[in-house]
Formats: sequence, C-alpha cells, structure tokens
Amino acid sequence: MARASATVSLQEAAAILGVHYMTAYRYVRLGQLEAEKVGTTWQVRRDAIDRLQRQERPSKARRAAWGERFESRLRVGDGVGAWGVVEAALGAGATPTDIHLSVIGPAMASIGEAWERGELDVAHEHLASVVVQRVIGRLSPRFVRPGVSRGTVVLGCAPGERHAIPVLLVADVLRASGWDVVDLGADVPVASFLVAAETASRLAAVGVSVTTPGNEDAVRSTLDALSVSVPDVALLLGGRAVGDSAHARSLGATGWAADAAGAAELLDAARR
Ligand code: B12
Repeated sequence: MARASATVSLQEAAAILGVHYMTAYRYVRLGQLEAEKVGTTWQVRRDAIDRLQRQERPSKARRAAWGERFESRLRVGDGVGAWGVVEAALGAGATPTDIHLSVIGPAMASIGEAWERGELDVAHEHLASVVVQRVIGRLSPRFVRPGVSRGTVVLGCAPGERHAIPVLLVADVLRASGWDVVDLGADVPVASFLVAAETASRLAAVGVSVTTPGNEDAVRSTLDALSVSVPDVALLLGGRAVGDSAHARSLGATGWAADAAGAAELLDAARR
C-alpha cells in the first residue's frame, strides 16, 4: 500500500480540518498550524494538522504559548502573522503589558538563545528585530493613559549599546502607569542624555539600559554626569548586563529593576 505523503497542500489541509481555505491560511499566519512555504505554495505537515485537531483553545493563563507562536512568526520574518498572534492574544484577554512581558520579551530571548546555539543566523536576529519594532509601534498607542501626566522619565541605551528593544518595552509600560516618556533609543551619547534630562518637563527619573556586558566605564560616566546635571532625580539602571541592585548602585544608579513592570513599581515607590 502506498504511504501517505508527510506534507499536504494548504487546500488539502483545509479539507482535512473541515474549514475554508482562508481559515486554514489564518491558522498558519497565527502560528497555530505549522507550515512551510515551498516556492509559491504552503506545505503543511500531517502531524501539525493532527496537533491542531487535538488542541484545546488556549486559556489566558497559557501566555507562553502565544510567545511560541509569536516567535515562530519572527523566525520567518512574517510581520503580518506576528501581528495576528498579538491580536489573537489580545482577543483572548491578554493586556498590552502581557504582550510586552510575556510574549515579545520571551520570544526575543529565545531567538537570542537559538542564535547562540548556531540554529539561527544573525540575519534572522536582525529580521526578527525589525518585525518586533513594527509590532511594538502598532501596539504602542494602547499604552497611553488618559489624564494628567505624573511627570517625565527619560530613557535610553548607554553609549555604545545597540539593544533598543528593551527600552521600547520599558517606555510603553511606564506610559501605561501615567508617565510621559522620552525614549532616546540606542547608543545615546552622554551629552544627549544631559540635554534631554535638563529640558524635560517635570523630570522624575532617567533610566539607562545596558544589555551588552563590558561597557561599565560608559555607564558610570553617564550616571556620574547625570548626577551632577539633574541631582534630585532618580537614576535607574536596567537591562540584562546589570545583575542586581548592588551592581546598579556600584555603577552610580539610585535604583534597579529586573523588568519593565519592576521599573514601574520602582517609580511608584519613589513617589510615595
Ligand atoms: C535583538 C538582539 C540584537 C539586535 C538588537 C536590535 C535592537 N534594535 O534592539 C542586534 C542584532 C543589533 C544585536 C547586536 C548584538 N548582540 Co544581541 N541580542 C538580541 C536579542 C536576541 C534580543 C534583545 C531583546 O530585545 N531582548 C528582549 C528584552 C525583553 O530583554 P530584557 O533584557 O529582558 O529587557 C527587560 C529588562 O532587562 C528590563 N530593562 C531593560 N532596560 C532597562 C532599563 C531600565 C532603566 C530598567 C529599570 C529596566 C530595564 O526591562 C526589559 C523589559 O521587561 C538578545 C537575546 C536576549 N536574551 O535578550 C541578544 C543578545 C543580548 N545579544 C548578544 C550579543 C553578543 C550581541 C552582539 C555583541 C553581537 C555581535 N557580535 O555583534 C551585538 C552587540 C551590539 C551592541 N553594541 O549593543 C548576546 C549578549 C551576550 C551576553 N554575554 O550577555 C545576547 C544575550 C544573545 C545571546 N544569547 O548570546 N542583538
């Protein structure tokens, strides 16, 4: 007897699942049905169809699953699909902050691990970064809180630091807590931190992000200059190259947080 092929076309997958072709296509774009593009057509593995047929609808608690789906879209540079995962997660009850902390953050960390293991090229990391920045831009208006601002927080990456995505995430979560945020992005010169801090209206804090290890002199110089230029504001440090509060303080910071939610709590505590 002839063995069934391991993959089928998207039309055949739709027929097996008993759904319209466009619905099957949507499953692919949402990362619910793994498929590979061969030439101009999608090929779907039969075991992926089996998995989808057995799958329960994901609950709000299973946010990790959204992260995996999102990552599967990032790995192939599928911006439309990545946004589809975000929309589906929001539809299932996730908040914009959940998307930042439980979907985008873990997906990017996992991409970094895959790159470290040699499974992905740096090209994929760049592609994923571009897709993520577009997704964050699209989601960003949902973090704006109406009402009177609590003050301004200036954020940016330390001189030489190119990892700007963590700062985008922190900026949005702080906006949701009622802060105006001036996000200066990647590789901010010390002088530019000073200009932004000195000209900000009702400055409450300056936050410096450090992802790449080995840049401590630049971080210390930035915080030293800020402590002279804007002496009464909180100087926060964060990012994966700063391990804990003691490390942050040794570099001249007044506060440290492990993630964006922690950064919001830190500012709340400073205001009490
Ligand atoms: C995307 C990426 C890049 C992109 C960045 C694009 C961009 N526009 O941001 C590019 C391709 C440019 C890049 C370059 C490099 N990268 Co890179 N990159 C990554 C990757 C995959 C994701 C980064 C990210 O967005 N993370 C997601 C967020 C959520 O990270 P997060 O740290 O958890 O952020 C939270 C907290 O730290 C905190 N936080 C962050 N900032 C702040 C600030 C304040 C004030 C506070 C309170 C809190 C806070 O809140 C955030 C949100 O909750 C990471 C993998 C990883 N695990 O992060 C590697 C990674 C960071 N990169 C790494 C490396 C080695 C590099 C390069 C040196 C590679 C090279 N040889 O060129 C260069 C360095 C460039 C430079 N000078 O900065 C390594 C670092 C290894 C190490 N020893 O730590 C990592 C860990 C990959 C790996 N697994 O090896 N990278």
